[in-house]
Amino acid sequence: MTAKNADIGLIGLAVMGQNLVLNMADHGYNVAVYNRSTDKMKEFVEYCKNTEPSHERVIGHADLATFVLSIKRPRKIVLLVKAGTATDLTINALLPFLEKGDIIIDGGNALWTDTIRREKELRAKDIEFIGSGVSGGETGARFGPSLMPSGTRQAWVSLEPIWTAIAAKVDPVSGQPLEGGEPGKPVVGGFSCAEYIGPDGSGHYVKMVHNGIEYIDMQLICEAYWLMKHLLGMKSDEIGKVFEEWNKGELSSFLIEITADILQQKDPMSKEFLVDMILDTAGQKGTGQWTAANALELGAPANAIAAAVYARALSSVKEERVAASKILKGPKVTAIPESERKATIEAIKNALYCSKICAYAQGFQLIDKAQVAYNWKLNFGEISQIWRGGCIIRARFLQKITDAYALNSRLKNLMLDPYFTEEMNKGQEGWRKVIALAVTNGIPAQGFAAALAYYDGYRSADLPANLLQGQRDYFGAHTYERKDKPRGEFFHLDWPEPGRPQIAIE
Ligand code: 2AM
Repeated sequence: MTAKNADIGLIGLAVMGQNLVLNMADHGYNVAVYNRSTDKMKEFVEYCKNTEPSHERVIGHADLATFVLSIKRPRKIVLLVKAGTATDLTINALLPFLEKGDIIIDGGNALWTDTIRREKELRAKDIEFIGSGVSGGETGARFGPSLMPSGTRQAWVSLEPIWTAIAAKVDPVSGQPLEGGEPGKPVVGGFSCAEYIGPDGSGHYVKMVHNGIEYIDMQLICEAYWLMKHLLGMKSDEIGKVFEEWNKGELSSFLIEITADILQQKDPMSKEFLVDMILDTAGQKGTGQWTAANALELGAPANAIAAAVYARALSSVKEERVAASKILKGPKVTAIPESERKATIEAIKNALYCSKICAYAQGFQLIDKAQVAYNWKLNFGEISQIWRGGCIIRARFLQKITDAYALNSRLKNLMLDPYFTEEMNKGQEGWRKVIALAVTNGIPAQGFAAALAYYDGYRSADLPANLLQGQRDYFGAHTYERKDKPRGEFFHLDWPEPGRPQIAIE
């Protein structure tokens, strides 16, 4: 590669950055790389030389000016630095060397409002900015991530060939992800899991909701595991086998697959099942919390997504929980008789699938609220298709979501699609049974329960919000609409003195 013909540049050589560079190089692109600490860049280039078939396409730069100058115009520069201040600092450091029309692509986990701000600031300087969700972790970045880019169409057209090439691929007929996974042998053909999302920060927004869904998807699987363990007294490997079975059907997904593996993994240190040795305090990096917070802001009923964030928070107070477990009473667990074992496992599966459908319904309902609030026009079928390969929530059933939006692009709620309606109708009885068992036996299952509350609330033609409006009108004259009058007509009652309801009205 000569000094001035890099197809693209990348700054930030942590795990995601390194893997994305190698992915691009494998697809035939010359990639200029830069990192704040030069040692890491040198180490990476050296590593590439020794082990990577595409190493000649990776050129390291210790100096930001020569890095920028080495890239073909309009320059495409991917940032994979720590989200937040580091992104702003890196953009500011880059600016003196950029020219009109150059494109910065932020592949970090940026808050979408930051992306909107950055795009605006850079547009004033004639620099294009693409905020792109990148999902799939280390392996995804290396062999095919799910990519959710947003910005101007013009900038996207310039980036599209590279983004489309490196993204995960899905068989257009079966909808199954195409396997790759070998350095120097990129997957070609198939549907690419990179699609233009929309303007502003919509790509990072959709990536954020994807993470919110990921939180609840994982939480639901954990609850299924916990119920099998405590209600049925099953050992980890037995539960792992159940997940293995489930992975052959409608629940087939990356998360179910790895769960089956994790549960059967032995610990090299204690020789016990590893999962039994892992401390039960969950970490979080914030994207689930952002999703729940935005749902609150927009008034979207994403209670299951929020429940997953709360569940992690509750798990983190381990010492308090240990102390409370000796103080606060709960019921004794009643073992499920052998004769009901199979039916109970089936009911847990129903609970998992129905709750999962609710989780996605909530995610898309939230994205729908957002597109109205932020003036975007998003393609839901395409979004679920992008998640079909590469990312953590990749799952067979995402194809059903794409099908649902293909059937009706204005679908109000996923649960109203004929396929999903049928699945919910079939599974709801078992789902309820499982939650009842969880409650009577004192086993926490907040994800399942939140999802069911959403389901029951959504399918209720009438809710007690009539009383709520009465309360609001009583104490704050907030007015109410009436069942016997058209919407939009507001009424207020001059409520009598507190404690003296007017029972008889003339
Ligand atoms: P480093 O190797 O020099 O720490 C993930 O942390 C990536 O973001 C790393 O490549 C890291 O560079 C980079 N990074 C973190 N903070 C940064 C900053 N303030 N400026 C530039 N890069 C930063």
